[in-house]
Amino acid sequence: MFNYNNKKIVILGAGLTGLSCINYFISLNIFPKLMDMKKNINISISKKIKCCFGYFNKKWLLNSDLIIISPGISSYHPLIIEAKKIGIEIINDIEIFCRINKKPIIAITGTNGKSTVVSLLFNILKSYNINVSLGGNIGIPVLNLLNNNSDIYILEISSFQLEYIYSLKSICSCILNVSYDHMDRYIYFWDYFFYKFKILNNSKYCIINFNEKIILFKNILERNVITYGYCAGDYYINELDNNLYLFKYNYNYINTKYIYLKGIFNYLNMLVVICISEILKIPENIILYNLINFKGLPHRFCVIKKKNGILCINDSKSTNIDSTLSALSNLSNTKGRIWLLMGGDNKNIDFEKFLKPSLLFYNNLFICCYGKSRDIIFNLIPRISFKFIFLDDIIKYLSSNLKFNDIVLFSPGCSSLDQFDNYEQRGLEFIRLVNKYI
Ligand code: UMA
Repeated sequence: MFNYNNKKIVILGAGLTGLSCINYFISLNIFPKLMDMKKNINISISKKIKCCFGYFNKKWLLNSDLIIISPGISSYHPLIIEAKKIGIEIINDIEIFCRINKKPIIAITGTNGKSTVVSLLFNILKSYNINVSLGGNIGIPVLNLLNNNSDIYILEISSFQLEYIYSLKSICSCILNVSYDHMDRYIYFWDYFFYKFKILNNSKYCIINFNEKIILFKNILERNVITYGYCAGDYYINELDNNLYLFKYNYNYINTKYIYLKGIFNYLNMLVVICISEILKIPENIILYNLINFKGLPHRFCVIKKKNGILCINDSKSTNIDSTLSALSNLSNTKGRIWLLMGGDNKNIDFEKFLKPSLLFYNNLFICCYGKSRDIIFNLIPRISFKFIFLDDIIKYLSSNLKFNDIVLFSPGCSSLDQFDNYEQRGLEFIRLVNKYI
């Protein structure tokens, strides 16, 4: 049993994670210090918690015994490096959760698709009357789940969170995919990759994607490994009589024409969901009912308007180029022009190398870019690109230039933080602008 009494604890970050940690420690009658680099923090907490807002207090930090770090704070922050050098223990909220939790955990990570997989799994378990809780990177800090007394926990875990988790034991874990993202936080792609890999440690079943680099490491996993993929793996997608089917080993599970959500990317996610549900012994009819009827999550490739032959799609959740390319691939057979709206903070990803070659395949594509990375995006293929500062400049421009059969795809491929609070706010703004001008 971990004992936090008599430890000098500092919590870094006063966002969702930091506050969930504060509440947890207060419930133990422990009063850590709280710091945040933002000056104007609007929270009401116990007067017994000493706060430092506007900067990280070096003395507090380096004199502590335990640092609880929020995922948004980089491990390359000079004070974090210094704290590590002098041997101060650094963990996060999920590590605290794992140290006390006795119930089974399903842990999912990946660059894209995590929230879809955990949400669909959550629906399936709920509809089989299992007392289940869902949390983590999806937006609910795990320590807030403790009072639910659930029989099983589904956790969406980001690479930032995996950096400081050591005690995670799960019944199933899965790395959906690893593509270039967060290169402003990691020096090398392989750092990002190996943080994701950590999720498989101490997992009874490791579910891995046959079409991803991770498959190269299959043999070092000494536990039950189940694979899935496109035309390969234990669970796979295959084409028969011009239809796509999901297979479980050689058993034909479902024709994808019955599934509401479309796209290979979604079908791959569904294979993971089928696999985990079967490990949990959920009856097939419950799984199928949920697969067929799942309408997806807000801001993920949602058609928000269909008018005068013009289709507007909100994919604001796209914060990296792989998700933009997945969205585009769903439109590869369309007749009209595709107006791809991209922009935001590109997190140091090399768009020239990883995005441009795929964009060149589309001959009906026009790119409208805005925000911090507009020059980088514009310079990829200037002859088909238009540059703006704000999203509303783009929508106003499009309102008088769209034709029958045109598609407007808002799939920014970048983080929203240069102009918005988060991808949800960005998506809502897109919907508002479309409804006003198009
Ligand atoms: N802060 C500093 N110094 C820094 C960085 C941040 O003081 O250098 C402070 C900020 O001023 C802020 C606080 O830390 O007040 C916020 O911390 P945070 O960014 O870690 O945000 P939380 O509110 O705790 O939310 C975090 C996750 N955020 C990030 O990973 C950036 C949320 O994921 C997650 O839902 C939440 O914990 C609950 O677990 C969001 C996310 O963008 C959705 N995730 C990334 C992604 O999905 O790509 C990884």
